[in-house]
Amino acid sequence: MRLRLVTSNRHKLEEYRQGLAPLGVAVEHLQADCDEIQADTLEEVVLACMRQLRAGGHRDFMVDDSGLFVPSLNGFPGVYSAYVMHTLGCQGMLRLIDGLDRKARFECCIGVCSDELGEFTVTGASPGRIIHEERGMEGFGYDPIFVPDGQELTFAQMDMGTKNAYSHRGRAMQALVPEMRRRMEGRR
Ligand code: ITT
Repeated sequence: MRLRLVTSNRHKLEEYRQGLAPLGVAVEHLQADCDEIQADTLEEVVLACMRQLRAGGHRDFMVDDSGLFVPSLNGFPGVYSAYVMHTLGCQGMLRLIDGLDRKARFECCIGVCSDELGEFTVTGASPGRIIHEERGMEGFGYDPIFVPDGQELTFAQMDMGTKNAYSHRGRAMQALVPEMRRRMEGRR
């Protein structure tokens, strides 16, 4: 099986390549643009992006929208995670959460649009906490300040395979492959 990922984020592409290769799915990069709409949920953002890409004539692709949700900030930055990372960075996030409950959750929504498999979304989540300082050099975004439940290392201190084992994206990939198989079998 083969999937083409639309993303501007090379780290995501690598995480998909590494996460899906053992499951028999090869991931290629599809260079295409979609404007991220303002919406309340990751799934709405993904569905709007898929509509735009289809309207632009694209077929057979996958998109990923992810974010960090902090309950003590009423779910912020959530769907605004890219903007907050761009404007405030990890240090700004640490300032925002100072004195508040540090529980947080990464979420990922994957959307697939395929002539063969139809159109669908799957999700994955990684509950954890935001620590008090940045640790580690791997990964991207909020990885240096996020520790998933049951672990001591941040995502930025893990190699990609370990991050995929605990991450929102890795879990969404685990849901993606059975859904693809189910749909392929349904066509036979
Ligand atoms: P796309 O082109 O695929 O949209 P992006 O980097 O803008 O790439 P998202 O909109 O899905 O990706 O993600 C929003 C932000 O959430 C992203 O910029 C990161 O700061 C953060 N984020 C998402 N996934 C993450 C992860 O696995 N680790 C750390 N931060 C992550």
